[in-house]
Amino acid sequence: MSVEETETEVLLTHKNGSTVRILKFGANVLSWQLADKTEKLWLSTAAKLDGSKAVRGGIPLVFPVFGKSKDPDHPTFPLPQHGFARNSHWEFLGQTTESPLAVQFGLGPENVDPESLKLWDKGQNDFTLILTVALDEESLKTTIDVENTGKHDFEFNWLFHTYNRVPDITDVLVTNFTDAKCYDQLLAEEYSEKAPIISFHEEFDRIYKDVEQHKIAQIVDKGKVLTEVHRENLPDCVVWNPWIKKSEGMGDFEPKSGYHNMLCIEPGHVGDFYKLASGKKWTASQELVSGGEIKVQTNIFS
Ligand code: TA6
Repeated sequence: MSVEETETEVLLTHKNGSTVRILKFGANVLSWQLADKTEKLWLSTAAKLDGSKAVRGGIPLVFPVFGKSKDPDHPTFPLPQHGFARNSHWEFLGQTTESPLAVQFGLGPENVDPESLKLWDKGQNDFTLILTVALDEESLKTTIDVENTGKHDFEFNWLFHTYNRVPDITDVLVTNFTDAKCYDQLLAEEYSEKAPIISFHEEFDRIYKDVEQHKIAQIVDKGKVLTEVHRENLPDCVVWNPWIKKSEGMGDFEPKSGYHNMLCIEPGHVGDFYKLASGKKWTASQELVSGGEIKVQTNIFS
């Protein structure tokens, strides 16, 4: 087990040989490799890792807003898409536990570009974000603690914008969003997901809302579970693949064929804004578990 820190990154090595690479900028997990060196996350070969822009791939952190608020009077409206957490230099706070092998990163207003900070509630909010990254034998857990350390109540979105790696998206199925309320970003329509499993043959961009916590999204490839996505206190989950045209439109999305090898499954609190009173804390996590058995969870018993 080891934790190695360089100027820009932190590398975790588990005793079974699995590794996690985290960029301090954005506290962005760049890579999670199993003991056999299987890479579980997708990272664009054109991803900027120099702090000049948000990282295209791995696990970007979305706070205090997902997308852009549609309400011009909302305190987050002036912020750029997906907020400032992924565009800020987080502080490495060190190792917390040996097993799982865990480290923490922190972000406060002092770490955020003042111009960006001013765009949120006129810069009046005071907060502490602590991200914990925990690597175990076959799993990677990311936990976020948000504390309102200011005098003003504030509301926010949180989302782990996780880019999972897949061998070929056209062979992939995703389970357990059946009957979930869904906002389709492409159709700008809300409906309930009727498909027992989801497959991909074009651009896909849906926000599944209020998905019961026990529902585990499984990324299945050629009949085998690649990765399970477990959520704690994150009721929503975005599923996104940009497909051909959108990939071509993103300068930092390379190779252009990369849409074949990635699928974003993004646990978050994005269906509405979470209200955090002054002095209060909020905690949530995603746990990515490699492998598993296909388990179809429907609502027939509820
Ligand atoms: O999470 C899905 C999404 O909101 C898509 O609509 C697309 O915009 C994607 O995020 C990437 O956003 P970004 O700001 O990273 O280019």
